[in-house]
Formats: sequence, C-alpha cells, structure tokens
Amino acid sequence: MATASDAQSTSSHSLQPSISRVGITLEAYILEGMIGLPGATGAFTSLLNQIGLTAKLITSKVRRAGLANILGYTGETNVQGEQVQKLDEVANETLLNALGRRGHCAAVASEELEELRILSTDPRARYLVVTDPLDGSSNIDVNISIGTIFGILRKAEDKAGADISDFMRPGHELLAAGYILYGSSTMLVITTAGSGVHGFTYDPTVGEFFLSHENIRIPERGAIYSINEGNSARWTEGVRRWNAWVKEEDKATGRPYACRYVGSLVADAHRTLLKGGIFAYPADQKSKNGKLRLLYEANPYAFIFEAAGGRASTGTERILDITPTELHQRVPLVLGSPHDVEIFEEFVRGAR
Ligand code: FDP
Repeated sequence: MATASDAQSTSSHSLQPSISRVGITLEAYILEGMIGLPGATGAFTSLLNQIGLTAKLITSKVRRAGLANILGYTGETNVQGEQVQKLDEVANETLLNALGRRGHCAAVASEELEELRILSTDPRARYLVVTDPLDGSSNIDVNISIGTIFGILRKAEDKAGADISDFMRPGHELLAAGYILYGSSTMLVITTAGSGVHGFTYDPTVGEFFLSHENIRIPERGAIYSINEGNSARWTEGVRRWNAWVKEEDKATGRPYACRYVGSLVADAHRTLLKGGIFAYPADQKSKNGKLRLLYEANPYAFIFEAAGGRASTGTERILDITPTELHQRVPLVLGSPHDVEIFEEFVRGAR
C-alpha cells in the first residue's frame, strides 16, 4: 500500500503544471514535484533522478551502436581483443547500477534477468522497479528506434529486501511509469500517478532533458493501425475481421486506416500515443498469451495510455486489473485511442 508521503509525492496537486513549463529540465520538474510536500522524504525524487541519469548513460551507448561492427559486441571481441557485451546487457547493467546507488530501490524485475535482482535489504528501501532495459533489441543492428521501459511500485510491506510476491500486483498499483525512446532524438516520457503524461527531449549538446511535450493527450480516435500482419493466418476470427474492417473503404469512418509497424514496442506505442489509432499484439495460435510481457511492457504502457486518456486492454479485459502470477508472464496487448480500442474489443467479443 502507498503511504501518505507516496500519495503526496505523486498526487496531481504536486506534479500537475499550473502554467506551461515547457523548456524546464527533467531535474527541475522532478524537484518541483517534491518541494513543499510535508511528508516527502526525497526517496521517490531521487529514484526518478537516477532513471533520468540512466537515460543519458544508455543514450550515449546506443548512439555508438552503429560502430558495433567495428568495435565488436554481441559477446565477441573488439579490435583491441577485448570481450564486448551486448547492448541490451549493457543497458541492463547501467540501469541496475544507477538504481542501486542511492539505496531506495529494494529490487528490480528485468526482462534481461531470469530472477529478481535484490538491490537493497534495508527495510527503508521502499521501491520496486520493473523494466525492459532495451526493448526492440532485434532492431539494434538495423539502426531503428529502440527504448527502455520502466515502472515503479511501492513495496507493500516495510520488510528487508523483496521477493516475487512483492511484484505480483496489478498495474493500477504503479506509482509511476515511463519509457525512453532512442529515436531521431532521445525522449523520456513519464507519468506519476495523477500528474498527466509529459515528454522530455534530450539535448546532447547540453546533456539535459527539456520538457517538450507537456500533458500529452491521445486523440479520441486515430487513423493508423499497428500490428504484425505476418501473423494474420494465426489470429482468431475476431482479430481477422477487425483487420479486414480497418482496411475497408469508408469515408464516413475515416477508413481505410494507414498501417505502420516498426517492430519496436517503444516506437510503435510512442507514435500511437502522439497520433492516436491502435497498436495490437494479440494472442494467436503460436503465442497463446501474446508475445509481450505483462510486468514490464504491458503494465507501464497501460498506465501511460490511461493517464493520457487512452485505453489498454487484452481485447477482453483491462490490462491494469490483471494480477500477475509470474515474473515474465506474457499477455495480449491492445493500446490506443479509446474509440479504436473499443472497436477492436467489439470485434473480439463478436459484437461486430
Ligand atoms: P523484440 O523482439 O525486437 O525485442 O518485446 C519484444 C518486441 O521486440 C517488441 O518491442 C515489439 O513490439 C515486438 O517484440 C515485435 O515482435 P514481432 O517481431 O513478433 O512483430
């Protein structure tokens, strides 16, 4: 359960901008969220700042990834004969180091790690982090956008360390969620419960993130669908009929929709958040529970999309209401404009 100080440090009152603050730095934004809050200890603020630092560190590594063949990575040796790590492992270690440094994070569930990583056994370490440190990793080699996804939970009990049961909580209990997109610019998009969704763009010449997209709201409906259509032979009947529907010609309902699919969740979800429409990775005959992971992919995105006025579902139920049973559990994921996700759900339940 969140305490009064958590609630204060994440309340809409604390972080909702009253006037435009476009141009302020991420650090100033985070700090302003804490100032004047009687119960705030600074722990949550410090954790967010460590994530901001991680974003800068991973950016610098991702930006050099094009040199990978020259320098050598993927477990091979570089020209100096040194063993070089894969970029997703590097991102994971970078994040774990940053989160472990200040002692506020008790444990991390990461896509890169089979088991939990305990970072602190001090009962005062009150937070848990879920993360996919480098999502879309099959796109690294072809220089296409990739990203880091994260969510922050408050530890339910004041106990030393944490175990898997501490992570088996529905996504609506998240205190904060966000992602870092390593695209044509690096962008960090974050929401703390009740504060709206805000995007910060990195200026590498200054080494700072600046608020560039204040209070992001997803359009009520869009004109783009995003799905791996190569899987269509394995989809259920409902998904196939929905897919045929988005491609039909009908001016009145803005169809056909345009298709865009990068194959990096961070990139496809970011476009969907800004432009509206729908992203779907449904269950199919091969991937009975879908492909994406509940804890560190679906939940953070569902939290962000709902905070921006969007909808996130499995096709039949709200993502944020699912109580996980496993660390690396998969789930069908449908994200997008409320109107578009509702139509998808209608097809899935046979109402259309
Ligand atoms: P990747 O396999 O490259 O790591 O989470 C996995 C993910 O990428 C998502 O980023 C992406 O949305 C999805 O898988 C793409 O899967 P398909 O290649 O099956 O379309």
